[in-house]
Amino acid sequence: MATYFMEPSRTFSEFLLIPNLTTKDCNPANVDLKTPLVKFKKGEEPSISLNIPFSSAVMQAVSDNGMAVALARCGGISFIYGSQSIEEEAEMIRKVKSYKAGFVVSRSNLTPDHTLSDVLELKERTGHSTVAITEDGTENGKLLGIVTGRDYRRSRDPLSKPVREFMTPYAKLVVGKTGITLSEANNLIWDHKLNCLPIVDEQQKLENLVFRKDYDEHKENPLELLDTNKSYIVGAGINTKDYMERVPALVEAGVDVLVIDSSDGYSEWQRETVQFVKANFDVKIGAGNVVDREGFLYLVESGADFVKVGIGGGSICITREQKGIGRGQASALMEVVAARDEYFQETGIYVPICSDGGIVYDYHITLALAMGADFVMLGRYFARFDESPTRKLLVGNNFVKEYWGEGSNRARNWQRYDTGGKSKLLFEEGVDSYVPYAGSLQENLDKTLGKIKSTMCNCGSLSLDELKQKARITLVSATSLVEGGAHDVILKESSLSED
Ligand code: RVP
Repeated sequence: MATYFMEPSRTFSEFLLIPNLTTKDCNPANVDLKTPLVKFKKGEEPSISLNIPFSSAVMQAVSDNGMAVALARCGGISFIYGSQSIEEEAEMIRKVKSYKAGFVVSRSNLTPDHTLSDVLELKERTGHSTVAITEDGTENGKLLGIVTGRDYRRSRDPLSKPVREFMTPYAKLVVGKTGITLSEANNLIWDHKLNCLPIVDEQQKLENLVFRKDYDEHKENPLELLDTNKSYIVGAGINTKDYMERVPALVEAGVDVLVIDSSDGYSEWQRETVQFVKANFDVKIGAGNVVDREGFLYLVESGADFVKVGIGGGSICITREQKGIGRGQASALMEVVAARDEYFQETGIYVPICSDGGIVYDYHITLALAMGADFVMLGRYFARFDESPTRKLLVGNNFVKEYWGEGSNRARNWQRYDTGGKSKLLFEEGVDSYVPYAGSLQENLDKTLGKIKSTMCNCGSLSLDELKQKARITLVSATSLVEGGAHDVILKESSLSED
């Protein structure tokens, strides 16, 4: 006979936090959002922690190397999508690991044989005001000079004038050498009153440019998530099919942590994958997704370093409709957290939990954390920003970004949904959609973090651990949900905002 769970499964929207005493030291500036990413023994420190409890989803429309850099800069982590070739995924990891904040690759380059007309055309197209002049016109060619607006006069110089006649030649440039730090570069910029400092290697080949305007931006990120070499920390999604080839390539590229990306993680495939990685590599690996105690314990006993929770709650996900599997995200999380806490009591090993999918309002994140999640994974949230890899389009009068599920025909990520049958998607479990364009990641994240910290202060908590211990959470009725929004007033146009 079937087992019945007669309590309805709940979503975040059905809960609210009840304030605790807010003491005078409890203000948002004192709140620490640091959280463990991988398992650790009682009394020890996890080998990787996040500075904010955010991860971006393992999705084509969300997590590429650009998103990974932007999010690590703010203290979170991206898991680069695995639904691409092994080489492409490894290349994205390499790009993140070799990225140096403030050091940019020169995007506007010409040779000395080009003309003023080429310079003007290039500036028009790229919007860059500094053009590197290299021997072969490439971004890493031998640097021969620089052209900026101060090197020519449009009204006097003929358009056919060769670049070599008006560029600032290498001999007159101040340059930095390979290995220079950002603050050393910044000192040179200030000492010589430069706008841009080229960095060259022993052979005078151009490596990067450092711009004066970028320094402050990079200095302002005290939460940056860095490894011991000062490179950004990055994760990568893998599947349970080609892991024997994919994992070595990702590890070689420098990945910090892996996650098995699957809509249903309670499987022998996942156990084998985790065990293979643990036996052969010194890299952390998360597994999932699960929605109950049994699934959690199975993955933890297989060796998982963290466990992801959630089936069918994603904004683009139609798994519940298509297959009839899943569980309300809050209920799933509460059961798994209880299992995790029990496991910790028994073994002294703390396994972080990631609540994945279904976050609609910022307060859902706070609820997930209060319910015991160590961090959240977000798709829709990050897809809306400049930094997501998808196109920004004008639809009607509004800007939108594209956002599609990994289970949609567009992503063709059959490995994520495979249960051992044919190597193709028989039916879709995700949709292709638009989300409202929301601007830059940092700006939006600052706002969200502000709300989380403020709520934590209402709950008398200065850390996520404290929040978990102290949180008092109430179930709300359908009618009190109505009471929670603006009601019984006629809203002015200007108050109709998304969040
Ligand atoms: P959301 O943040 O609600 O957009 O959800 C993102 C999550 O949805 C992902 O992290 C993943 O677990 C899940 N997902 C991704 N693709 C699909 C699908 O096509 N069904 N679901």
